[in-house]
Amino acid sequence: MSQRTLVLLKPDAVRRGLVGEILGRIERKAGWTISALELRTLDRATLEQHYAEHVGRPFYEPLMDFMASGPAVALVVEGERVIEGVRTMAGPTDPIAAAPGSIRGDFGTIVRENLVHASDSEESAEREIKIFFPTLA
Ligand code: YYY
Ligand code: MG
Repeated sequence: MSQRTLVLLKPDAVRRGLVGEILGRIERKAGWTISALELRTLDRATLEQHYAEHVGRPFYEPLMDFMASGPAVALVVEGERVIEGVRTMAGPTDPIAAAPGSIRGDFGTIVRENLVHASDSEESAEREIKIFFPTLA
């Protein structure tokens, strides 16, 4: 089942020089391809759309500030079961609970600075791809 998903390498990943490491893991997964990729500092309007489900949560404002704190890398990845696959690769939200071998488990300690975002369903993926790559068919 070929799918596509929206992945963000968050500002901590870019600041720490982990872009190549993380992209390499995605690239090496059999049959997955990166079909869009851009480095950009995310603005408030984009982040409000992206994190609409979390408005009002206590972590929302600090999360928005963090996500706008420096350049991030946005990409679309296509391939076999890629939505679940990138979520598995990322590991759970809390990097301390994430298993070694996962991106968050290998590189993170702080929930907010957990290195990557990955769409959590087909509906989220289509919604999020439109936010970051509106010209992509
Ligand atoms: O999908 P995922 O990124 O794993 O977690 P979400 O529950 O959607 O939360 C989005 C984002 O918010 C999370 O990656 C870090 C941040 N966050 C936080 O800073 N503190 C929390 N208690 C929960 C989430
Ligand atoms: Mg989420």
